Amino acid sequence: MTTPHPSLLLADEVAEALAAGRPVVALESTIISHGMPYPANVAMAIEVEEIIREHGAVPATIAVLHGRPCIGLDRDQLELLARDEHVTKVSVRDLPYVLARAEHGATTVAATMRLAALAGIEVFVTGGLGGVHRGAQQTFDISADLTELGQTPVTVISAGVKSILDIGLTLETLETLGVPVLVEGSAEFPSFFSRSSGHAAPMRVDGAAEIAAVARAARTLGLTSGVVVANPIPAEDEIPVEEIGSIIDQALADMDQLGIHGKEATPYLLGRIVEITGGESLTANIALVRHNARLGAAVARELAG
Ligand code: PSU
Ligand code: MN
Repeated sequence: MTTPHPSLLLADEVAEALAAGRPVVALESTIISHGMPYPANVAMAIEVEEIIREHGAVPATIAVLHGRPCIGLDRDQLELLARDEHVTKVSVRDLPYVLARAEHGATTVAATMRLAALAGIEVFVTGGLGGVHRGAQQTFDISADLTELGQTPVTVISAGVKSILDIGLTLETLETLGVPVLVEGSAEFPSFFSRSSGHAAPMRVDGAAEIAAVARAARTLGLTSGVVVANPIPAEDEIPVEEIGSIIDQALADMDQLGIHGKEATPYLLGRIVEITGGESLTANIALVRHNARLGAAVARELAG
């Protein structure tokens, strides 16, 4: 049992569960503030916490509020993150600045992993990971999510990566960083909206017990990297690659036209895809987060049990 870092503000329920060794699942907040429109974002945040509770774990949504890293939020805090336009997108490099200035920040996968690890939380559920952007050979745009996965021992459950990224280069980078990449119940790595990507699963697992066994083996060896679990979107919710592919191409072209880059790139692309699909991508996004929450709670229970 890790003692939570003293600069963290833990919700009572989370602190008690961690102290008792009960299952806890971390959730990120960039997906709320910069990944989905209001009010679907706050509805999703509340629902995902409920799903995790129904499945026997304690949810801990992570964000920075008034410069304090908070582990576990109440409804008003989720609402603030969903609505307030002054909430900064916070990756690891942004943490010190936002803390020093007592600002609000929505944490990305990278920053959420780091804060979860400082709290002693081993399992984290999200929608999609950041990765190597298309054209990174020129732009060097590679998400700090990958760096963090290489150095922080948290098991991250997502639906894979969107093809706004270069999926092949993202998988190569995860291999270089020493990160196990597990795919739940499939021989193919999923591409967020779709069950397929054209890339084989680096490692296949079936069920929460197998995932927990890998995480436990990594912990036993003292590996300092995280574990990626890609949980393919359920077939009934998927948007076929043929359909979403051209929409993503359009969103990328629009982004280039507007000259958007850096930390604004991912939020712009997510918003643009929702616009072009008339909300269909949002429905799929919410469905896959629910699905990931069920798996994450089961993995946390296995690890605690
Ligand atoms: N991909 C999604 N939804 C998201 C994100 C990525 O499908 O909300 C968010 C996550 O918080 C992820 C971040 O950590 O974007 C990556 O941003 P960047 O590429 O700037 O590192
Ligand atoms: Mn980037």
